[in-house]
Amino acid sequence: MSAAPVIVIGAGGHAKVVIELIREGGEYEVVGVLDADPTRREVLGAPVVGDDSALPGLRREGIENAFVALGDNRLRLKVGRRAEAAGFFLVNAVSRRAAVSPTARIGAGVAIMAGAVVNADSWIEDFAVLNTNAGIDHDCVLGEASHVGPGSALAGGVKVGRLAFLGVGTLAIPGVSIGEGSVIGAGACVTRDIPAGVLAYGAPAQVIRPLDGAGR
Ligand code: JB3
Repeated sequence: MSAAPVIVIGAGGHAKVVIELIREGGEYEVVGVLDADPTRREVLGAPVVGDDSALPGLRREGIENAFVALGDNRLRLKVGRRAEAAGFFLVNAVSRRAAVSPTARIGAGVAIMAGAVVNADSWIEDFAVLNTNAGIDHDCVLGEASHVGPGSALAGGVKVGRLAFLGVGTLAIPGVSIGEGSVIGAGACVTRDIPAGVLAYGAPAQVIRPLDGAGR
């Protein structure tokens, strides 16, 4: 059966990894990329065919699948919901070199990179990213459009709030929760609950300051 066409939204570094995952999977063919930068012409040989305003026309041309490959969580969620509203099905990009439990629940528009591990009864919501060599153990929840950075390790029952960002090498002990929109700095070790909307880092992770409405 021939691969179904898919549009990748975003032409940056994250998109490069996603495009390779999609190609590795073989189920979809990247027929075009959309990017806000009009100077972009191609990414890994895939043509940049316009910006997001091209979505309705591409859907009218019969393309049904899209993937949002934008690393910024808020932007990925906004653009993802826009693509859904334009009638696209948001496919997942899951590496063949990832290990995903059969009892895990995976939403739409999810990226699971090479070496990632998703253990029993975990739940990864729409537009979440589980990056390279990151592991989440049993009963974890990755909220909508959250990001778990490369090499992170979440023990059992860790809850990551929607839009939260966990930097590279984040560790989290069993059962802790990380609040909506919070940013956990690289190498942090989360040993107690982190409230929503804050920057935290260190081992053990300490709340450094609140974030503004844009998550900065
Ligand atoms: O750390 C890792 C492993 N990956 C990072 C990832 C999670 O986030 C990566 O290193 C980057 O920090 C980031 O990846 P991303 O989002 O690809 O970043 P960047 O390389 O800056 O590319 C962002 C692209 O999005 C640029 O080409 C922008 O022009 C484009 N862009 C910005 N806004 C947009 C929009 N494209 C579309 N289609 N729509 C927009 O609204």
